Amino acid sequence: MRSQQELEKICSKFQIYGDYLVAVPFGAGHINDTYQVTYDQGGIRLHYTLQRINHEIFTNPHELMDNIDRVTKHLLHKIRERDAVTKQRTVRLLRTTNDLTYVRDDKGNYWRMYIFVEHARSYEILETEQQAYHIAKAFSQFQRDLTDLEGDRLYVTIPDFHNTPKRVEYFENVLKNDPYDRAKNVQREIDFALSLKDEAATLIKLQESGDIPERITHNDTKSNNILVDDLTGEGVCVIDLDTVMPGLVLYDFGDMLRSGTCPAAEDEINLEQVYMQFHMYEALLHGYLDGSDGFLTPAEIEYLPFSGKLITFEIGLRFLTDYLNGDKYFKTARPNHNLDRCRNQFKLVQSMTDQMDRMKSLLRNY
Ligand code: ADP
Ligand code: GN1
Ligand code: MG
Repeated sequence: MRSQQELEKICSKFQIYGDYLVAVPFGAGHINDTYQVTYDQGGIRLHYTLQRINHEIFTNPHELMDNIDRVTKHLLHKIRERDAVTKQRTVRLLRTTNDLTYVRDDKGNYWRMYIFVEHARSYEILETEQQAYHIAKAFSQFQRDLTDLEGDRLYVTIPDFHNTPKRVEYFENVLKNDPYDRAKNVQREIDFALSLKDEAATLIKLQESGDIPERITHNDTKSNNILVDDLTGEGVCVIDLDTVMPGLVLYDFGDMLRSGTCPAAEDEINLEQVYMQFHMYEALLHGYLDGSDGFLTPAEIEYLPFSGKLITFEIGLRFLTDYLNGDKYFKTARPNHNLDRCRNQFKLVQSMTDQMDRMKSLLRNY
């Protein structure tokens, strides 16, 4: 737990013209440490989002921040071009007093500051079809807006992030060593993971053969990584841009299906509550295609249903790997938390598999 004094000192390095009041932990992300900071500026209370970048996971924060700086400037331009008066937003970085996008503290931690987006919130579980539609539409507009980002290829902030076969390979290595002697507890999950090994290479193969193009994608499009407007219900601001980098659009759509179609949380242990709601798939699909406005190729569209199964499997596998590895990657709040998450995700994979024909047939008739 960091003291207010420590947090105030970090905040003082950013160009904010007001008096620091307080910083409180915020959100439910698995990776970074996020705070909502309140300032008093001339009698008005203003909020900012302060974040410590997890530099054990993002090992090159400088490159990561360069990506975010370029992407957010481009998005701002696009959004302004589209609408003179718009509800849509992008996260906006504050600069430091040295005109940089981040600071380092005395302990070697990296910090950045965003303008806090008011009157909007992110959802762990989507409640309505309208929300699903708008969220998918906003993520797809985000991808489309980045199709003409100029300049060099973005940095790869985590290599092979969605390379599912590599994730399987890493899982098998951890399993072989079984450093915490936990494999004996999870034979069913191990068998399930290995049974999907061949299918795991589907999208990478399509990329390698040139059938599906590399684009700039978000790569972490879970439902709580977009802010939904309290009033209109529209997806106003895509957040959590650490993994914006070269990728396949299907990774993003797949993660929307993973996180947006289930009526229960990602760590729900009552597996009867864990399944894909077909009507939420339908709403996400419509929103995504409406927002894409023609930029997707037929091959990208064809694999949309499958992407949900693949990404749900991949994340479930990462939870299982982290469980076997002693819970080092994802933040956990209880023993077996990663295992609970894995079982939950694998149940969702099964539910998607059971409904795959119907998912494909809906798409064909769209
Ligand atoms: P993590 O990588 O740990 O998931 P996020 O960037 O997703 O971190 O931020 C965690 C939470 O903080 C989000 O789910 C969201 O609720 C909130 N948040 C992040 N950025 C903003 C912002 N600019 N305005 C308002 N809330 C934000
Ligand atoms: C992490 O940062 P957050 O909580 O939005 C993870 C994603 C996983 C997700 C599972 C950088 O996302 O890849 O899909 O947890 N982010 C990273 O909830 O590993
Ligand atoms: Mg997040």
